[in-house]
Order: sequence, then C-alpha cells, then structure tokens
Amino acid sequence: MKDSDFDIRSVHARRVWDSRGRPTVEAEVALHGGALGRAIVPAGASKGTREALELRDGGAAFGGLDVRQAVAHVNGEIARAVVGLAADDQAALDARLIALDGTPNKARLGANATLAVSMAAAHAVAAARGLPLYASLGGADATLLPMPQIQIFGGGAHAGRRVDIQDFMIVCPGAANFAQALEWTAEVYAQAGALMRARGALAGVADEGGWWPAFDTNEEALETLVGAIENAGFVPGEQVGIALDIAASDFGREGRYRLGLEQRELDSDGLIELLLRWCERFPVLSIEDPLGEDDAQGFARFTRAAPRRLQIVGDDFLVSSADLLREAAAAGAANTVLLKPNQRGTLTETRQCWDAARALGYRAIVSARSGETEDTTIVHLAIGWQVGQLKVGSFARSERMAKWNEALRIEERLGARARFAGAAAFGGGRS
Ligand code: 2PG
Ligand code: MG
Repeated sequence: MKDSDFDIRSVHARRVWDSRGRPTVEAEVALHGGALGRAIVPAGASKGTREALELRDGGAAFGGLDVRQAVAHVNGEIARAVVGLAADDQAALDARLIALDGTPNKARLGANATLAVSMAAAHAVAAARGLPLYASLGGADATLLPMPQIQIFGGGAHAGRRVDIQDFMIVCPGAANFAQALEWTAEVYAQAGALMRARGALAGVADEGGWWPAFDTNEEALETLVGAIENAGFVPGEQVGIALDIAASDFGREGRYRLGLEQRELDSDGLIELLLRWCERFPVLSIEDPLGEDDAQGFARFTRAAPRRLQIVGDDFLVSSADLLREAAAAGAANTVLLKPNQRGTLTETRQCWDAARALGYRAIVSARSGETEDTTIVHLAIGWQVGQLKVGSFARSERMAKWNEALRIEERLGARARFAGAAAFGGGRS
C-alpha cells in the first residue's frame, strides 16, 4: 500500500433519516487506493447550549429541521478543501475542517457537516488498512469492552416530560463480560415492562426505546426499577446498579428547578438534597447532569457532598469540551465526562476531551444521542480509545441494538484478548 492510497479522492454527502424520522447528514469519503468510509451524524433533543451548532435549514419543511445546507456544505466547500489531504492524519484533516468553518462552534458550516466527514474519513482509513475501526484507532491495545449504560425508562424531553428525570438506566458491575451485561440488561428490561404493565403504568416506548413511564412520582420510577432488578434475580447495587441522567438543564435555570410531576420548585441546594437522598435510598452508581449547565457552583457543591463512590457525569454541563472540563476540574465539579462527537463536530476535538479527562483523573462515557441511526461509529470509539463506558439508551429499537450487537461482534472477534471494564469502569460497586 502506498502512502498516497490514503489521500482523499472524493467526498459525498446525502440526506438520510434518523430514528425520530428527522433528516440528518450521511457522508462518504473515498480514498485514492479505492477504500470507502461512510458515517451518519446523530442528533440530540436535550442539548447543551454550548454544544457545537447543528445546522438546520429552518423554514416550513420537516419542522425547520432539514439539513440541505449542511449537505451542500459537504458536497461543495468541504469537499474542495479536503480532497487531496491524507485521511490517515485525522488531526490535520480535522484542523482543516475547523479552520475552514472559522467560527468557535461550527456555526458556519454546521457540526453535522464537519463531523460526518471527520467520521467517514476514519472509516475510510480503517477500510484501507483492512481493519475494523476500533483496531484502526487503537491498535493492539484496543481490547477493552465498555460497561454499557442502558435506559430502562425514558423521561424528560424524550417522553413528553411525563416524568422529570430523563434517563433511568442500569449498569451491571457484577457482570463478567460485555455479553453477560447485555443478557442481564435484557432480563431487567423485560421485568420492568412486565411490572409496569401489571401496574397499568406502561404507555409505550420513549424516544430512545426505553419504556414510557406513567408514574405519579419520580421515586415511583426508581422503586419500580429496583423491583425489576430484583425480579430479574439480581442483587441491586452489587450485580446491577442504577444510572440516572437527571438532565436538570431541561427543568431548571439560574438555580431554580421546577419538578413538573410533583408540582414543586427547588433551589440548587434543595435539588442536591433530594438527589443525595435518592442516592442513599436507591442503588444509584452514576448520576448525570444533576444540576443545570449554568450551575457550576451547584455542580461543585453536589460533587463535594456526594459519596466518593458516586460517578458524577457532565453532559450538557461539559459538552465534550476539553476547555470546559479543565474549568470544571479546577472548580472540583463532576468526576466524569460524557463524550458525544456531535457536541464538538470533529473526532479530534472529542478525543482531546478524553485526553484531558485522563490527564485530570476524570472518567468518560462515550454516548449516543436520542436521535440515532444504524451508524455504529461510537462503539468503535469507546473500544478504540479504551474509554471503558458506553451509553446508548435502551435495549430496544434497531438504532440502539445496532450498537450493542456491534460490540458483541467485537468482543467475540477479540476472543481471549477481550477485557471487560466491569465494576472498575466507575470506581467499583457500592461501598
Ligand atoms: C443525553 C442524551 C442521550 P440527547 O442527554 O445524554 O440520552 O440525550 O441526545 O437528547 O441530548
Ligand atoms: Mg445527558
């Protein structure tokens, strides 16, 4: 293989459709040696305000969510700028995309345009090397299967605000390997559905495929989740624990939080107290965005007050940004960062956040968005970068299962070399 085989020959984007039936961007990057890479960009619903900009057309079509401009940017300006570049120098390629856009948040070309090309190029390089993407990214060290974080009930912005909390998820610190973690999740998901059906609290599925919960209180959701773990035959907190995404930015601003379900308003300290009570009463091992994205002080107070074992994750709060992570670390806020490539718009910037996290002693979780597709790039990032955790929302619907099934294939392919992040992924089980 010649070096020039990795040079980009052509770039093409098209509009495809995501799991909510909304338009999104798919890009293909072809290399001189004949290899082709393809990637599709996901989309969030509960977004952080400091995320890179997802370019939507506005206007009447598809609720203003069309992506014709982003597609045109890939096929025009971006293609002209990157054809001829070496795709296997991801940092240089992404630097070109960043410079071409010229804004701090991809506001001109759209993070959906730049990320589609950034990811498709990585796939093309892997194809040219004859390797799966995780191995192309991580080489011989890429053997760590992530701890899956899987939604059992959806809420918040993903379920018409039926309950305030957005994601009621489980993790399986007691599982011996990735495949077993999925088996256990399948049992808990089924038991949760059965419990809810029996109580008349099942109203279909939410945006990510978790059950749509018709509960009267947020606590009732937590109690039901513990019941489902027990009914599936697992020890809550030891074999199977709870992970929550509070997504507090969705119901609070400037330190005032409005819990719609329970008709009460709390200040930051009130919310901190409530969440810490839940963490005591229920086997919660991980909690994401406990406070709003604008409440850095609340985040720091929560982190100080929480038990050391608790994983505290910044999503809307940190938006996969290395700079925001450094600020949070200086303030002692959170101990884990969610990594969503479309919050930044290139693989390199997402990777920089992970590098910063490791340097600062933070953990990370690679995460899907609520609007997804069959694209499995994030699975390969989690394994190729050895991140140790992966959040994909629910154990139903093929845009989710495509990710879990891809990780199963990789675990099988790695065979005896496969390692599982296990309880160590988030600092151990309950203590
Ligand atoms: C989140 C994600 C996934 P969204 O908040 O972590 O659950 O949701 O993609 O809507 O931001
Ligand atoms: Mg979140």
